[in-house]
Amino acid sequence: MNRFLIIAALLLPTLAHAAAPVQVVIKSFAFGPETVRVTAGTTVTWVNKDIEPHTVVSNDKTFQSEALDTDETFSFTFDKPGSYGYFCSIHPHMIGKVEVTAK
Ligand SMILES: [Cu+2]
Repeated sequence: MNRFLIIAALLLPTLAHAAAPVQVVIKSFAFGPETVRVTAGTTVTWVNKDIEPHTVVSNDKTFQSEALDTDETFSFTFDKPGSYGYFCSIHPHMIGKVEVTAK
């Protein structure tokens, strides 16, 4: 077994305990699902599937993406429990929410 495999074998149990990443799809001027519930430590990734640019901006500016073109993504890891409402700053009627519970 080479050194890389040994390191991989040591890391795998750690990865198994990490929260699975969650994806939100931006499509037809909406975030889907509009509300996601995750445990602390989870990374949420937004991907824009529209031909229009969109952003992902939290109401309290905890996170803020650049304008995302088609197929571009933005990720944020939620370490603290809470309710994070967000919107698209280009189309403010587009809203979503991430509910983060303790691990
Ligand atoms: Cu938008």
